[in-house]
Amino acid sequence: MLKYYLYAIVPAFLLLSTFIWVVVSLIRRCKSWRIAAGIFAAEILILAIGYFVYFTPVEYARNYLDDPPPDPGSLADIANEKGFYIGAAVNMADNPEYRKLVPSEFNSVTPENYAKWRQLLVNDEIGNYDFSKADAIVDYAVEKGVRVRGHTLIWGKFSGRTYPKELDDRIANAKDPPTELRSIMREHIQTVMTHFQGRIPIWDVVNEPLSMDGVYLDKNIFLNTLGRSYIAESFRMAREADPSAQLFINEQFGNYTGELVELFFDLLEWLLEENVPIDGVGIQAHNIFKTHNLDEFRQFVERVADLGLLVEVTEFDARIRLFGEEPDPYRAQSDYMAEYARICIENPACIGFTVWGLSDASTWFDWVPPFNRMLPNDPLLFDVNLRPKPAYAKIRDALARRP
Ligand code: 9MR
Repeated sequence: MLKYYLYAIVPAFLLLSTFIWVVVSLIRRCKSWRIAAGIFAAEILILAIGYFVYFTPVEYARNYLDDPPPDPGSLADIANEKGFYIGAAVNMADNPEYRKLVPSEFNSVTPENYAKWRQLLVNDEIGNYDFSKADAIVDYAVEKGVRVRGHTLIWGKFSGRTYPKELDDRIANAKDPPTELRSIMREHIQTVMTHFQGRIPIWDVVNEPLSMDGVYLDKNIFLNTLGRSYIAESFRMAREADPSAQLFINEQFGNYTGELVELFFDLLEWLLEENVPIDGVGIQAHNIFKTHNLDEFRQFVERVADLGLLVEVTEFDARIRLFGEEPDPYRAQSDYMAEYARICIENPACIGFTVWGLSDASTWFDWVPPFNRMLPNDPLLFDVNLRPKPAYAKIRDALARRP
């Protein structure tokens, strides 16, 4: 995370310091004011170009609209036949797209936010739950025979944002912080899993345990208080709370090889050696600043499968602007999405492919800065008019061939 702040802070600092240099040299009537003004002008120019390139909305030809539309309404059927889950994240139960696309197209849904710890609490108060928004999403799915992925129980990445703010104070002031933290975690996991027992059969127990800044585990309140055993303990608590649920660790990877990936596999191997009840690995697969190397992705999936664990792609999206240089960006995006899905579909250990939103009209990129200014995002399988993009037919074909 630190590095993302640096991307904003460093240019702001440079700009401000050059500006101060210009002003001071003018006041002191130094000759260096010309150099300072030149550098300042160059910085402004670079920023203006950057702003123009990244923040001016662009439009890409939607050539796929000239194709005969693929037969819609069948993705979920074929997924059901193959025992595979094609899923979508759902932000609100009353989003009309939910009823239009589920259960016909998606046979799995993930509440995008409403099953997260803070979102389940009234006034961010630990232990004071209001399940109504999550229940509304879950109940509709269950009524339609659609599986629900639970997202997520323990997530420490952004202090006070992914877990209740109160937790920081409670642990800071506790006589015995590890005991206090364990008891709060157990209570949360128990309450939530018991509430959804029989309706949510699979959970992201621990979300994003890796750091975004370096080759280490994310230094969050759970790690700082309990060491890496917070991960093992979360899984044990989850198994105890609902023995029938499948338990996943869920992570976002920018690359599928490298030191951070090795650290992740060390973690998995350690969990397995310790007989921790973990069933699978969720690969988020957000394509944010770049696309991923698909050969490396395939090998990554195989490597997880070789450990005897299940895999799911849990949060796929790919911003259309990543394909802006291609002759036909929407088709290139679809080819990439379908290829990504196919790698998962072809591996028997990979049991589901979830896109992080029902359609291009419901993507987190459109409300989270800076992406909300870098339009269009259009990162999903259905466009804003719910027309399936070309990836749709390709994913259906790949499903038909799943062993
Ligand atoms: O899409 C979610 C967005 O609406 C929320 O504001 C954000 C913070 O809770 O979380 C987004 O979903 C994230 C998911 O929970 C974990 N992986 C990364 C997702 C995208 O940021």
